[in-house]
Amino acid sequence: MAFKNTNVIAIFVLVLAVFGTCSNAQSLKVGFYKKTCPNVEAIVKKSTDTIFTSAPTLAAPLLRMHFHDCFVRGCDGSVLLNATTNSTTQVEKDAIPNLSLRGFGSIDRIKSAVEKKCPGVVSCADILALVARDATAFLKGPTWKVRLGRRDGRVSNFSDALPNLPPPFFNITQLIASFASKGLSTKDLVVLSGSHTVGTSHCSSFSNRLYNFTGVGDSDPSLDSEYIPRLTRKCSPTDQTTLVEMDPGSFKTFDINYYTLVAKRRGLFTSDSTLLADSETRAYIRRHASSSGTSSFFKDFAASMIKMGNIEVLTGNDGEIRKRCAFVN
Ligand code: HEM
Ligand SMILES: *[C@@H]1O[C@H](CO)[C@@H](O)[C@H](O)[C@H]1NC(C)=O
Ligand SMILES: *[C@@H]1O[C@H](CO)[C@@H](O)[C@H](O)[C@H]1NC(C)=O
Ligand SMILES: *[C@@H]1O[C@H](CO)[C@@H](O)[C@H](O)[C@H]1NC(C)=O
Ligand SMILES: *[C@@H]1O[C@H](CO)[C@@H](O)[C@H](O)[C@H]1NC(C)=O
Ligand SMILES: *[C@@H]1O[C@H](CO)[C@@H](O)[C@H](O)[C@H]1NC(C)=O
Ligand SMILES: CC(=O)N[C@H]1CO[C@H](CO)[C@@H](O)[C@@H]1O
Repeated sequence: MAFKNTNVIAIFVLVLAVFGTCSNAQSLKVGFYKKTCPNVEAIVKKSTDTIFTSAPTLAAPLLRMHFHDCFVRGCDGSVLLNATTNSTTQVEKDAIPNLSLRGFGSIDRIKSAVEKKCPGVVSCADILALVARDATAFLKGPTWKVRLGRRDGRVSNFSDALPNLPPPFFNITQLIASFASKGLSTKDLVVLSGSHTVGTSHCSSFSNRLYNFTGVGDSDPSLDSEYIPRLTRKCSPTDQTTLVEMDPGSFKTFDINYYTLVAKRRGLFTSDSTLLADSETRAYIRRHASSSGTSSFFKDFAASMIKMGNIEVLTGNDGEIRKRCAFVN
C-alpha cells in the first residue's frame, strides 16, 4: 500500500513537472506581436534576405545559433550577450563550443531594423527563432509558423555552455540524454541532426577521428575508410582553421542528403555516425536515406524546431526585452 502511494505521488509530481515545464511554452503563440509590432516578421525577412543574398554562408550558422541559444539557459537570447567591462566572468559566447558560431553582427543589424519600427517590443530570443526559420527557408528547406513571446534573459555564463551543448564526440547514449534533459526526444535528435545537411565544419571538430583515434595512430572504424583520405587531404592533424563542407556538394541546400551520407558511414562527427547505433535513429536514417522525397523529413523538422524553440522560455514578466542584443538593459 505504501509502495502504491509512493507511486501515485511520483506520478503526480511527474505530471506537475511536465505541465510546469510546458506552461511557459504554451504561452508562446503565432502572431504574438500582431498588435505591438504587426510587421515584425516582414522586417526580419527583409533583413535576412539582404544578409543572405550578400553572404549566403551565414544562413547555416544563424540556424545553428538558435540551437545554441535554446540549449543553454533556454531560448532566451543569452548566447548573444557580450561580456561587459563590469563582468569579470566570461559569457557563453566565450566558451569553446562558440568558437565556431558566426553571425552575431547580423543579429545586431536585424534587431536595429526591428527597433526602428517597434522600439523595445520584440525580444532578441524571438528574433533568433525567426531568423532560424528564415535561414532554413532560404536554404530551400521547410518553413513553419514561429511561436513568439519569448523574453530575453539577463544572464550569460561561460560555465553553462560546456555542460549543456553536446560536443561532436558524444555517443548515442550521451546525445539522447542531452536532448532528453531539454525535453527533446530521440526522434527530435535524429531529425534536428538533419540540419547538418547544410554548412561547414572546422577540421578540429572531427580530426580526432582521422588521426590517432585510440592512441595507436588509427582512425575511427565507424567512418567509411574510403572517405577518410578525402578528409585527411583537407585536414592536417593540427588544422584549426580549414572549413569542410558537411554535406559535400550540396552544403548550401537543406535537402535530405544528410541521411544518405550517415547511412554510408560518412557522417562527419561521432555524433552523426553514432545515430546508426540505436535502433530508432538507425531506422529513421535508413528510411530517409532510401527516399528522395523530402516531405516527411521537412514536416518532422518543422515540428522538432518548434519543440526546440519552446525550451525553458521566459514569458510574461520574466526577463526583459533587450534594447541591444549584445547587452542587458
Ligand atoms: C546533436 C547534437 C549536435 C552536435 C554534437 C553538433 C555539432 C556541430 C559541430 C561540431 C558543428 C561544426 C562547428 C564547426 O566546427 O565550425 C556543427 C555545425 C552545424 N550545426 Fe550542429 N550539432 C548538433 C545539433 C545541431 C542542431 C540541433 C542544429 C540545428 C537545429 C545544428 C545545426 C548546425 C548547423 C547549421 C551547422 C553548420 C554551421 C556553419 O556552417 O557554420 N546542429 N554542429
Ligand atoms: C561583442 O564582442 C565582440 C568581441 O568579443 C565584438 O566583436 C562585438 O562588436 C561586440 N558586440 C557589440 C554589439 O559591441
Ligand atoms: C556595472 O557595475 C556598476 C557598479 O557595480 C553598476 O552600477 C552598473 O549597473 C553595472 N553595469 C552593468 C551594465 O551591469
Ligand atoms: C556561473 O556558473 C557557475 C557554475 O554554475 C557559478 O558557480 C557562477 O557563480 C556563475 N557565475 C555567474 C556570474 O552567475
Ligand atoms: C557512451 O559514452 C559513455 C561515457 O564515456 C559510456 O559510459 C557509454 O558506455 C557509451 N555508450 C555507448 C553506447 O558507447
Ligand atoms: C597518439 O596518441 C598516443 C597516446 O595518447 C601518443 O602517445 C602518441 O604520441 C600519439 N601520436 C601522435 C602521432 O600524435
Ligand atoms: C564568436 C566568439 O565570441 N568567439 C569566442 C569563442 O571563444 C574563444 C575562446 O574563449 C574566443 O576567443 C572567441 O572570441
